[in-house]
Amino acid sequence: MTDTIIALCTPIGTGALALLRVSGPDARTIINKIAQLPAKKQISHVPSHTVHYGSIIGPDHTVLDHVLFIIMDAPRSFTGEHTIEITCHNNPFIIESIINQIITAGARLAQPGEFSKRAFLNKKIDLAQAEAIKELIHANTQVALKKSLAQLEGSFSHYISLLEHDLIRALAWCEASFEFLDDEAEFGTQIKQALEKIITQINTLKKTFDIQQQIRQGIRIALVGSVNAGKSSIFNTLLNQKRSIVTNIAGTTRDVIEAGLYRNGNYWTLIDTAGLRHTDDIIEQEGIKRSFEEAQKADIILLIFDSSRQLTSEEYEIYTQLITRHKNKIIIIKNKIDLSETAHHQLSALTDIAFSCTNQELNTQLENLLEQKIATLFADIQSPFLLNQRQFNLLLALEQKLHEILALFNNTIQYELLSYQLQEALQIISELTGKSISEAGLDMVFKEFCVGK
Ligand SMILES: Nc1nc2c(ncn2[C@@H]2O[C@H](COP(=O)(O)OP(=O)(O)OP(=O)(O)O)[C@@H](O)[C@H]2O)c(=O)[nH]1
Ligand SMILES: [Mg+2]
Repeated sequence: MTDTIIALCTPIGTGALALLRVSGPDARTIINKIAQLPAKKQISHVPSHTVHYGSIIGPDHTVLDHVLFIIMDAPRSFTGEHTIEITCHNNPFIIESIINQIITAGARLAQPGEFSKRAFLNKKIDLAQAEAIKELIHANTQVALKKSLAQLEGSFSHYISLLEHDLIRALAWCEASFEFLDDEAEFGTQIKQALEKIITQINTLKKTFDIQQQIRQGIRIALVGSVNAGKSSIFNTLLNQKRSIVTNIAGTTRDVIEAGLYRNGNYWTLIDTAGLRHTDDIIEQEGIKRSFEEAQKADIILLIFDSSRQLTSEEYEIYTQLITRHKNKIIIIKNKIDLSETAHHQLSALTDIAFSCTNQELNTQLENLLEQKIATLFADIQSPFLLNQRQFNLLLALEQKLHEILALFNNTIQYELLSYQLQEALQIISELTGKSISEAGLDMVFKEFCVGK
């Protein structure tokens, strides 16, 4: 970490201002070469943790932009290194020319996640916290945001350190049994109990791993049903825009159409699908196959039927199949109630909501129903943390190791072997927090970050 790095931290093209970050031992010297401050002040001499208005000077002594310099000397910065942040105007030409100037003055472009990596190597954050930063940036629901913020503040690291503490205590009992032979059996029981407790905790975390995708990515809501049932109309109503084509021709929607919106702290992806019916048209068949796949993948299915006509026996079979297969995630919508309802509709008794695209009040009711369903979904997710694949794999490895250790208790315990195995389990835990992780492992973690983070 002897070189000084630079990157743009804000996305290009949105908003009035952009933020550039320069971090490394030569941050001040480098910026001093290209900055001009009023009253002959020098970046190299201003006090740390101050903000200065000034200009960036380009080749030929031209002013590239008027900017603010934020000076943060080591170790009181995000990376723990000397850092200067520059707020300039958000124009791609300005940004490019400033970056070029800073590189000419001696910095190099940062790699993805390099600022966070430096913060980790300088012990400003641990690995779980660094990983939480990535989650934080990409959080698509309020729940994900809250959990990643808590993890950034160290909730996951704290949890792991408690597991580590229990293991270290088990190791201490194990080592003590070398000295106090009379108490060996008692120590053995204690160790066994400690390990079983850790396994229970790992299992709780493991159970929720799969459904965590919902917390992360938001909710997938698929609109499914017969041709002409009004799927695209409801899709457009929920979106409040005419995104999907609506006509009275059966089979209008041929492919899957996705659109997203934020509502009450969650990101909803609405998925309009092709109507389900028997057809010889190859394109339509492919569309229908995709509809079933979307139903499978979705967190919630809006199963829509047209109340103004009966279902054919073939359609009825498809509906009942979907209902049995996805019982818990289906909302059954009886659509077109503004038209006269056919008598004894097959699905009337199962209806969750009677609907009409012409009625704004019913739209609000449908949205409320969706929100209730989502709330139940989230209530089922008790996970205290958002785990990533790396952390999940390490937890699996730890669990397996603990089971291997417990198996040692089936025979006369050899405490030397037990001690060795416990140390291996501790090694896995320290990979979780990053206390001992290989360079290659670190690169894997940080390469998923964006440049500028
Ligand atoms: N009266 C009435 N007509 C509706 C309602 N919802 C949809 N329609 C009409 O029903 C027809 C089909 O609507 P779409 O939204 O295209 O139906 P779809 O389920 O997407 O149909 P496909 O894409 O062909 O599978 C259109 O003529 C709509 O205007 C409703 O609530 N009331
Ligand atoms: Mg449609």
